[in-house]
Amino acid sequence: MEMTLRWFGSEFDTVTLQQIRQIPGVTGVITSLLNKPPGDVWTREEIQKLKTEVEASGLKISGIESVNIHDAIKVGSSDRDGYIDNYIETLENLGLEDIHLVCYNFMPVFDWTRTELARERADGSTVLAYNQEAVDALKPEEMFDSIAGDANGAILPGWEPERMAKIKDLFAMYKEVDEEKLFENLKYFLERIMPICNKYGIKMAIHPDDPAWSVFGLPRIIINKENILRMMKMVDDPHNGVTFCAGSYGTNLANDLPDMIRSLKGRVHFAHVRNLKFNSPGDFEESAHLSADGTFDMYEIMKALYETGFSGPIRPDHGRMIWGEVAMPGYGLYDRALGATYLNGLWEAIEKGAR
Ligand code: CS2
Ligand code: MN
Repeated sequence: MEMTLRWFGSEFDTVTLQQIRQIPGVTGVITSLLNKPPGDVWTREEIQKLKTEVEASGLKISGIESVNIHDAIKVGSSDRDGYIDNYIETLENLGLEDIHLVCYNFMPVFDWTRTELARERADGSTVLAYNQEAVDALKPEEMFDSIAGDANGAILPGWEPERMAKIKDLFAMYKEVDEEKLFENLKYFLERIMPICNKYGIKMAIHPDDPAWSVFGLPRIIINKENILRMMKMVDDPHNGVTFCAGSYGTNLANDLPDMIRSLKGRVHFAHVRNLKFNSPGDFEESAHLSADGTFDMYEIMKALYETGFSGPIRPDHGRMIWGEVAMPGYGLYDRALGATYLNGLWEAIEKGAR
Protein backbone atom coordinates (compact mmCIF):
# COMPACT_ATOMS: atom_id res chain seq x y z
CA MET A 1 0.00 0.00 0.00
CA GLU A 2 0.94 3.58 -0.43
CA MET A 3 0.17 6.05 2.37
CA THR A 4 -1.38 9.31 1.16
CA LEU A 5 -3.27 12.33 2.41
CA ARG A 6 -6.12 14.16 0.74
CA TRP A 7 -5.16 17.66 -0.37
CA PHE A 8 -7.66 20.15 -1.81
CA GLY A 9 -5.17 22.37 -3.65
CA SER A 10 -3.31 25.48 -2.46
CA GLU A 11 -6.30 27.72 -3.12
CA PHE A 12 -8.66 25.81 -0.83
CA ASP A 13 -6.65 23.84 1.71
CA THR A 14 -5.28 25.13 5.02
CA VAL A 15 -2.73 22.32 4.96
CA THR A 16 0.35 22.78 2.79
CA LEU A 17 2.19 20.24 0.65
CA GLN A 18 5.30 20.93 2.73
CA GLN A 19 3.45 19.91 5.89
CA ILE A 20 2.15 16.74 4.24
CA ARG A 21 5.65 15.90 3.06
CA GLN A 22 6.84 15.89 6.69
CA ILE A 23 4.36 13.24 7.86
CA PRO A 24 6.45 10.09 8.12
CA GLY A 25 5.61 7.57 5.44
CA VAL A 26 3.29 9.77 3.39
CA THR A 27 4.49 9.78 -0.20
CA GLY A 28 1.55 11.01 -2.19
CA VAL A 29 -1.56 13.15 -2.22
CA ILE A 30 -5.06 12.49 -3.37
CA THR A 31 -6.24 15.67 -4.94
CA SER A 32 -8.71 17.30 -7.27
CA LEU A 33 -9.54 20.41 -9.25
CA LEU A 34 -12.01 21.53 -6.66
CA ASN A 35 -13.40 24.47 -8.57
CA LYS A 36 -14.44 22.37 -11.58
CA PRO A 37 -18.21 21.91 -11.71
CA PRO A 38 -19.34 18.34 -12.40
CA GLY A 39 -19.64 17.83 -16.13
CA ASP A 40 -16.76 20.10 -17.22
CA VAL A 41 -13.69 18.72 -18.99
CA TRP A 42 -10.41 18.84 -17.04
CA THR A 43 -7.84 20.06 -19.54
CA ARG A 44 -4.33 18.66 -19.80
CA GLU A 45 -2.88 22.06 -18.92
CA GLU A 46 -4.88 22.25 -15.70
CA ILE A 47 -3.86 18.75 -14.71
CA GLN A 48 -0.23 19.42 -15.62
CA LYS A 49 -0.17 22.56 -13.47
CA LEU A 50 -1.48 20.66 -10.46
CA LYS A 51 0.98 17.87 -11.04
CA THR A 52 3.95 20.21 -11.33
CA GLU A 53 3.02 21.89 -8.07
CA VAL A 54 2.65 18.60 -6.20
CA GLU A 55 5.85 17.14 -7.59
CA ALA A 56 7.84 20.27 -6.73
CA SER A 57 7.14 19.49 -3.07
CA GLY A 58 8.59 15.99 -3.35
CA LEU A 59 5.21 14.27 -3.35
CA LYS A 60 3.25 12.67 -6.18
CA ILE A 61 -0.37 12.62 -7.23
CA SER A 62 -1.50 9.15 -6.21
CA GLY A 63 -5.03 9.61 -7.43
CA ILE A 64 -7.95 11.95 -7.94
CA GLU A 65 -10.79 12.37 -5.46
CA SER A 66 -13.11 13.10 -7.05
CA VAL A 67 -14.04 13.57 -10.66
CA ASN A 68 -17.68 14.19 -9.80
CA ILE A 69 -20.51 12.82 -11.87
CA HIS A 70 -23.06 15.21 -13.32
CA ASP A 71 -26.62 14.65 -12.11
CA ALA A 72 -27.78 14.05 -15.71
CA ILE A 73 -25.69 10.85 -15.70
CA LYS A 74 -27.07 9.68 -12.37
CA VAL A 75 -30.64 10.44 -13.38
CA GLY A 76 -30.14 9.07 -16.91
CA SER A 77 -31.65 12.10 -18.64
CA SER A 78 -31.51 12.52 -22.42
CA ASP A 79 -28.48 14.82 -22.29
CA ARG A 80 -26.31 12.37 -20.35
CA ASP A 81 -24.18 11.28 -23.32
CA GLY A 82 -22.60 14.71 -23.71
CA TYR A 83 -21.61 14.68 -20.06
CA ILE A 84 -20.21 11.17 -20.38
CA ASP A 85 -18.19 12.32 -23.42
CA ASN A 86 -16.73 15.07 -21.24
CA TYR A 87 -15.96 12.59 -18.49
CA ILE A 88 -14.16 10.37 -21.01
CA GLU A 89 -12.12 13.35 -22.19
CA THR A 90 -11.16 14.11 -18.59
CA LEU A 91 -10.12 10.49 -18.06
CA GLU A 92 -8.05 10.59 -21.22
CA ASN A 93 -6.29 13.77 -20.08
CA LEU A 94 -5.60 12.21 -16.68
CA GLY A 95 -4.26 9.07 -18.33
CA LEU A 96 -1.97 11.11 -20.58
CA GLU A 97 -0.63 12.79 -17.43
CA ASP A 98 0.08 9.38 -15.92
CA ILE A 99 -2.69 9.45 -13.31
CA HIS A 100 -4.33 6.07 -12.93
CA LEU A 101 -6.80 6.25 -10.06
CA VAL A 102 -10.12 8.07 -9.99
CA CYS A 103 -12.45 8.08 -7.00
CA TYR A 104 -16.07 9.11 -7.58
CA ASN A 105 -19.46 8.55 -6.06
CA PHE A 106 -22.96 7.92 -7.34
CA MET A 107 -24.93 9.55 -4.53
CA PRO A 108 -28.04 11.48 -5.53
CA VAL A 109 -28.11 15.18 -4.51
CA PHE A 110 -26.06 15.02 -1.32
CA ASP A 111 -22.56 13.66 -1.05
CA TRP A 112 -21.86 12.67 2.59
CA THR A 113 -24.41 13.73 5.21
CA ARG A 114 -23.64 14.71 8.82
CA THR A 115 -25.80 16.61 11.29
CA GLU A 116 -22.96 18.24 13.23
CA LEU A 117 -19.58 19.37 12.00
CA ALA A 118 -18.17 20.23 15.41
CA ARG A 119 -19.54 18.01 18.17
CA GLU A 120 -17.42 18.45 21.24
CA ARG A 121 -15.97 15.37 22.86
CA ALA A 122 -14.83 14.88 26.48
CA ASP A 123 -11.22 15.76 25.60
CA GLY A 124 -12.25 19.07 24.02
CA SER A 125 -11.66 17.92 20.44
CA THR A 126 -14.49 18.42 17.95
CA VAL A 127 -15.71 15.92 15.41
CA LEU A 128 -18.28 15.39 12.69
CA ALA A 129 -21.33 13.53 13.93
CA TYR A 130 -24.61 12.08 12.71
CA ASN A 131 -27.89 11.73 14.50
CA GLN A 132 -30.82 10.12 12.72
CA GLU A 133 -33.46 11.92 14.77
CA ALA A 134 -31.93 15.25 13.82
CA VAL A 135 -32.10 14.28 10.13
CA ASP A 136 -35.70 13.14 10.48
CA ALA A 137 -36.59 16.54 11.93
CA LEU A 138 -35.11 18.47 8.98
CA LYS A 139 -36.34 19.24 5.49
CA PRO A 140 -33.64 18.59 2.89
CA GLU A 141 -33.37 22.28 2.05
CA GLU A 142 -32.64 23.04 5.70
CA MET A 143 -29.82 20.53 5.84
CA PHE A 144 -27.27 22.78 4.19
CA ASP A 145 -27.99 25.80 6.39
CA SER A 146 -27.97 23.67 9.50
CA ILE A 147 -24.35 22.63 8.96
CA ALA A 148 -22.81 25.41 6.85
CA GLY A 149 -22.32 27.67 9.87
CA ASP A 150 -19.88 25.21 11.42
CA ALA A 151 -17.69 24.81 8.35
CA ASN A 152 -14.93 27.22 9.46
CA GLY A 153 -15.53 29.20 6.29
CA ALA A 154 -14.61 26.26 4.08
CA ILE A 155 -16.65 25.12 1.10
CA LEU A 156 -17.44 21.52 1.79
CA PRO A 157 -16.84 19.28 -1.21
CA GLY A 158 -20.17 17.89 -2.36
CA TRP A 159 -22.01 20.75 -0.62
CA GLU A 160 -21.19 23.63 -2.91
CA PRO A 161 -23.60 26.54 -2.24
CA GLU A 162 -24.49 26.84 -5.96
CA ARG A 163 -25.74 23.26 -5.98
CA MET A 164 -27.51 23.58 -2.66
CA ALA A 165 -29.36 26.67 -3.89
CA LYS A 166 -31.02 24.43 -6.49
CA ILE A 167 -31.88 21.72 -4.07
CA LYS A 168 -35.61 21.57 -4.86
CA ASP A 169 -34.88 21.22 -8.59
CA LEU A 170 -32.39 18.49 -7.80
CA PHE A 171 -34.97 16.59 -5.78
CA ALA A 172 -37.46 16.95 -8.62
CA MET A 173 -34.91 15.47 -11.06
CA TYR A 174 -34.62 12.33 -8.95
CA LYS A 175 -38.37 11.83 -8.55
CA GLU A 176 -38.59 8.94 -10.97
CA VAL A 177 -35.26 7.39 -10.01
CA ASP A 178 -35.40 4.35 -7.75
CA GLU A 179 -32.59 1.98 -6.81
CA GLU A 180 -33.00 -0.17 -9.92
CA LYS A 181 -32.86 2.86 -12.17
CA LEU A 182 -29.75 4.13 -10.38
CA PHE A 183 -28.05 0.76 -10.89
CA GLU A 184 -29.00 0.87 -14.57
CA ASN A 185 -27.63 4.39 -14.99
CA LEU A 186 -24.41 3.45 -13.23
CA LYS A 187 -24.03 0.44 -15.53
CA TYR A 188 -24.59 2.60 -18.60
CA PHE A 189 -21.95 5.08 -17.43
CA LEU A 190 -19.39 2.40 -16.58
CA GLU A 191 -19.85 0.54 -19.86
CA ARG A 192 -19.19 3.72 -21.75
CA ILE A 193 -16.03 4.65 -19.82
CA MET A 194 -14.40 1.21 -19.54
CA PRO A 195 -12.66 1.34 -22.96
CA ILE A 196 -10.78 4.52 -22.03
CA CYS A 197 -9.97 3.11 -18.58
CA ASN A 198 -8.52 0.03 -20.24
CA LYS A 199 -6.55 2.08 -22.72
CA TYR A 200 -4.84 4.17 -20.03
CA GLY A 201 -4.95 1.73 -17.11
CA ILE A 202 -7.25 3.95 -15.06
CA LYS A 203 -8.79 2.33 -12.02
CA MET A 204 -12.24 3.65 -11.18
CA ALA A 205 -12.96 3.47 -7.46
CA ILE A 206 -16.54 4.14 -6.41
CA HIS A 207 -16.95 5.69 -2.98
CA PRO A 208 -19.75 4.32 -0.82
CA ASP A 209 -22.79 6.34 0.12
CA ASP A 210 -22.44 7.97 3.50
CA PRO A 211 -24.42 7.16 5.58
CA ALA A 212 -25.04 3.80 3.95
CA TRP A 213 -28.80 4.09 3.71
CA SER A 214 -31.40 6.26 2.05
CA VAL A 215 -31.67 9.83 3.32
CA PHE A 216 -34.67 12.05 2.60
CA GLY A 217 -36.19 9.25 0.54
CA LEU A 218 -33.42 9.42 -2.11
CA PRO A 219 -32.22 6.07 -3.45
CA ARG A 220 -28.77 4.94 -2.37
CA ILE A 221 -27.11 1.81 -3.72
CA ILE A 222 -23.43 1.67 -2.75
CA ILE A 223 -24.22 0.65 0.80
CA ASN A 224 -23.48 -3.03 1.47
CA LYS A 225 -21.74 -6.20 0.32
CA GLU A 226 -24.62 -7.47 -1.76
CA ASN A 227 -24.97 -4.28 -3.78
CA ILE A 228 -21.28 -3.68 -4.31
CA LEU A 229 -20.75 -7.25 -5.51
CA ARG A 230 -23.69 -6.80 -7.85
CA MET A 231 -21.98 -3.71 -9.22
CA MET A 232 -18.66 -5.50 -9.68
CA LYS A 233 -20.44 -8.30 -11.56
CA MET A 234 -22.62 -6.10 -13.72
CA VAL A 235 -19.51 -4.54 -15.30
CA ASP A 236 -16.97 -7.25 -14.75
CA ASP A 237 -13.78 -5.40 -15.57
CA PRO A 238 -10.88 -5.00 -13.11
CA HIS A 239 -10.93 -1.25 -13.79
CA ASN A 240 -14.39 -1.13 -12.25
CA GLY A 241 -13.42 -1.15 -8.59
CA VAL A 242 -14.09 0.45 -5.25
CA THR A 243 -12.86 2.92 -2.71
CA PHE A 244 -13.19 0.95 0.47
CA CYS A 245 -14.23 3.68 2.94
CA ALA A 246 -14.42 2.05 6.35
CA GLY A 247 -16.16 5.03 7.94
CA SER A 248 -18.90 5.10 5.28
CA TYR A 249 -19.71 1.38 5.04
CA GLY A 250 -19.27 1.28 8.81
CA THR A 251 -22.22 3.63 9.39
CA ASN A 252 -24.37 0.52 9.04
CA LEU A 253 -23.38 -1.81 11.86
CA ALA A 254 -24.69 -4.78 9.86
CA ASN A 255 -21.73 -4.34 7.45
CA ASP A 256 -18.88 -6.67 8.41
CA LEU A 257 -15.97 -4.54 7.17
CA PRO A 258 -13.12 -7.13 7.04
CA ASP A 259 -15.46 -9.62 5.37
CA MET A 260 -16.46 -7.04 2.75
CA ILE A 261 -12.80 -6.30 1.99
CA ARG A 262 -12.11 -10.01 1.55
CA SER A 263 -15.07 -10.44 -0.78
CA LEU A 264 -13.76 -7.57 -2.94
CA LYS A 265 -10.27 -9.02 -3.39
CA GLY A 266 -8.56 -7.45 -6.40
CA ARG A 267 -11.21 -4.75 -6.80
CA VAL A 268 -10.27 -2.47 -3.88
CA HIS A 269 -8.26 0.22 -5.65
CA PHE A 270 -8.23 2.83 -2.90
CA ALA A 271 -8.86 2.75 0.85
CA HIS A 272 -10.16 5.34 3.30
CA VAL A 273 -9.53 4.02 6.77
CA ARG A 274 -11.13 5.69 9.75
CA ASN A 275 -13.08 4.82 12.85
CA LEU A 276 -16.53 5.72 14.18
CA LYS A 277 -17.80 5.72 17.73
CA PHE A 278 -21.44 4.64 18.00
CA ASN A 279 -23.43 6.00 20.92
CA SER A 280 -26.52 4.18 19.62
CA PRO A 281 -27.30 2.68 16.19
CA GLY A 282 -28.72 6.05 15.06
CA ASP A 283 -26.01 8.23 16.55
CA PHE A 284 -22.32 8.11 15.76
CA GLU A 285 -19.35 10.44 15.77
CA GLU A 286 -16.05 10.35 13.89
CA SER A 287 -13.57 9.35 16.59
CA ALA A 288 -9.79 9.18 16.44
CA HIS A 289 -8.47 6.44 14.15
CA LEU A 290 -7.34 4.25 17.08
CA SER A 291 -9.40 1.07 17.65
CA ALA A 292 -9.73 1.87 21.35
CA ASP A 293 -11.38 5.23 20.65
CA GLY A 294 -14.16 3.90 18.42
CA THR A 295 -16.31 0.94 17.51
CA PHE A 296 -14.23 -0.75 14.76
CA ASP A 297 -11.25 -3.05 15.08
CA MET A 298 -8.79 -1.17 12.90
CA TYR A 299 -6.24 -3.99 13.10
CA GLU A 300 -8.73 -6.40 11.50
CA ILE A 301 -9.52 -3.90 8.74
CA MET A 302 -5.83 -3.37 7.92
CA LYS A 303 -5.19 -7.11 8.14
CA ALA A 304 -7.96 -7.83 5.61
CA LEU A 305 -6.41 -5.27 3.25
CA TYR A 306 -2.97 -6.81 3.73
CA GLU A 307 -4.17 -10.38 3.26
CA THR A 308 -6.04 -9.58 0.06
CA GLY A 309 -2.85 -8.12 -1.42
CA PHE A 310 -4.03 -4.52 -1.39
CA SER A 311 -1.38 -2.39 -3.10
CA GLY A 312 -3.16 0.89 -3.86
CA PRO A 313 -3.20 4.25 -2.13
CA ILE A 314 -4.68 4.42 1.34
CA ARG A 315 -5.49 7.51 3.34
CA PRO A 316 -6.64 8.39 6.80
CA ASP A 317 -10.09 9.89 6.45
CA HIS A 318 -11.80 12.59 8.46
CA GLY A 319 -9.85 13.54 11.55
CA ARG A 320 -10.86 15.30 14.73
CA MET A 321 -10.14 18.99 15.14
CA ILE A 322 -7.45 19.18 17.84
CA TRP A 323 -4.75 21.45 19.22
CA GLY A 324 -6.66 24.60 18.26
CA GLU A 325 -6.47 24.01 14.53
CA VAL A 326 -8.94 25.83 12.30
CA ALA A 327 -9.52 23.94 9.06
CA MET A 328 -12.16 22.35 6.87
CA PRO A 329 -14.10 20.01 9.19
CA GLY A 330 -12.54 16.56 9.03
CA TYR A 331 -9.57 17.78 7.02
CA GLY A 332 -7.14 19.38 9.43
CA LEU A 333 -3.50 18.38 9.50
CA TYR A 334 -2.92 17.12 13.01
CA ASP A 335 -5.37 14.32 13.57
CA ARG A 336 -5.01 12.98 10.03
CA ALA A 337 -1.23 12.92 10.52
CA LEU A 338 -1.75 10.92 13.70
CA GLY A 339 -4.08 8.65 11.74
CA ALA A 340 -1.53 8.08 8.97
CA THR A 341 1.15 7.23 11.50
CA TYR A 342 -1.10 4.82 13.35
CA LEU A 343 -2.17 3.06 10.15
CA ASN A 344 1.48 2.81 9.06
CA GLY A 345 2.29 1.24 12.43
CA LEU A 346 -0.48 -1.33 12.09
CA TRP A 347 0.66 -2.18 8.58
CA GLU A 348 4.30 -2.63 9.61
CA ALA A 349 3.30 -4.95 12.44
CA ILE A 350 0.99 -7.00 10.21
CA GLU A 351 3.59 -7.24 7.48
CA LYS A 352 6.40 -8.31 9.82
CA GLY A 353 4.10 -10.69 11.67
CA ALA A 354 3.28 -12.42 8.39
CA ARG A 355 6.93 -13.24 7.57
C1 CS2 B 1 -15.35 12.01 1.47
C2 CS2 B 1 -16.40 12.06 0.38
O1 CS2 B 1 -15.11 13.86 2.79
C3 CS2 B 1 -15.74 12.84 2.58
O2 CS2 B 1 -16.65 12.40 3.27
O3 CS2 B 1 -15.12 10.72 1.91
O4 CS2 B 1 -16.85 13.35 0.19
C4 CS2 B 1 -15.77 11.53 -0.87
O5 CS2 B 1 -14.67 12.35 -1.20
C5 CS2 B 1 -16.65 11.49 -2.06
O6 CS2 B 1 -17.88 10.94 -1.76
C6 CS2 B 1 -15.97 10.70 -3.14
O7 CS2 B 1 -16.54 10.97 -4.37
MN1 MN C 1 -14.40 8.31 2.58
